[in-house]
Amino acid sequence: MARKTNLPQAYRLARERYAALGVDTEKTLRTLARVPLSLHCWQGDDVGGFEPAAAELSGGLVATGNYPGKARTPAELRADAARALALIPGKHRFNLHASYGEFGGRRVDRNEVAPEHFKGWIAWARSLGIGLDFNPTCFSHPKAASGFTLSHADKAIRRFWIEHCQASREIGATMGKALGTPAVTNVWIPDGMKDTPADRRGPRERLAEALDTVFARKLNPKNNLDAVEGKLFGIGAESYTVGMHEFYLGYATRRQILLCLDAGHYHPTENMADKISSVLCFVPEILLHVSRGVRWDSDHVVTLTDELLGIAQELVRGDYLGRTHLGLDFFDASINRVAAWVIGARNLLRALCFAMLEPYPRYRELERDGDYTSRLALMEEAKTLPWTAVWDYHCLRQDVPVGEAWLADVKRYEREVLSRRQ
Ligand code: RNT
Ligand code: ZN
Repeated sequence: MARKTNLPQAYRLARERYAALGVDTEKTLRTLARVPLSLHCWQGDDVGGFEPAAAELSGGLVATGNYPGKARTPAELRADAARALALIPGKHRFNLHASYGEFGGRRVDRNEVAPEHFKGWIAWARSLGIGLDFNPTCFSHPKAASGFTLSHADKAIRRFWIEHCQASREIGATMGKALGTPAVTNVWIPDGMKDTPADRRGPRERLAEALDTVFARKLNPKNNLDAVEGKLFGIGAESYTVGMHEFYLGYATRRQILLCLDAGHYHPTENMADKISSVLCFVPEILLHVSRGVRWDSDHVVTLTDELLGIAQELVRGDYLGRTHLGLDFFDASINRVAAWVIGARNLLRALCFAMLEPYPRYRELERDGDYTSRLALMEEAKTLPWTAVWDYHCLRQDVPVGEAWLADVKRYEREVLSRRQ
């Protein structure tokens, strides 16, 4: 483990090395400390939620693994999330699904969810000084069993999900108002077909119309921001997804709302990072679901891959952090769930730290001058610059464990708390 006493010295040397390249590490530390990530509730309990008669996970989502200790109540989930947040440098947010309300054992159907069911979450967020984000839950419900929700051919079912999404926006706005920071309310629906559809047009036109009704009521953007999330396919909906990327790109552009890009929602050879500077020509802001697909949209814990670095580089180089809401979206039930949050969140911040430290203005000059040889050479050299000393120092300054030291904390929590949940 890194000796704490050596860190300032290592940092000083790194700072000098970077200064010689025109990079201000102090500025990086200041900027990085201000980037909020939205930690997703659903890693804490395998997308289960707290409805008294919860249906099995559906909508093409699958959480595999049976690692012991998952959160069974809002109180447990809050304790677990607070544990994770304490090990991640910076001030972050928490992202809730509608199915995580506190319903007091009563059956509150999805179209009846209301701000009062999230009072406990709001109080908790306030006590931690963090913001909340929100999502309607359009899956794991009998009325979603056909595989269709907002685009359902049956008007009554469509209506039900419209009401659920409308209610969700009100909850988002209540959270935003109470906490003084807008909630991003993200609409994702699983609608699609296993096999080749005859009619691709009908469901898409119904979805556009349903969304118009969902978003008809204007909410103060200081309280709530709307996002829509597209997808390529899901398990059981391999041949047709009503809300595919092009659909929502068009929709978000027309309405000037946020577009949510999920790293697992494209063909594996497509690069989500490359989409950022394209879509931000046309939509005001984006929401990112940072995830990791292994062979498919498998929602593995985010690791420090080239893909992740590519996302961070685009956000930094394009100066897009002010227009980007960063969310995590993975659910691995085969490892300690608190550790999963910490690993994924620290990796995204680490990638941003790396990207902020690159001598990007120099790259751009070289590119402008047509010196692609030097551009490539410098980009490769940057990979082994002492950015890890800056990251460690950042953790030290933010008063969270440096290096792998956080793991001992999670292991202790597992022994004392998680392993007692049977
Ligand atoms: C599904 C979407 C969506 C969900 C969460 C639980 O493919 O990525 O964001 O993961 O809403
Ligand atoms: Zn997602």
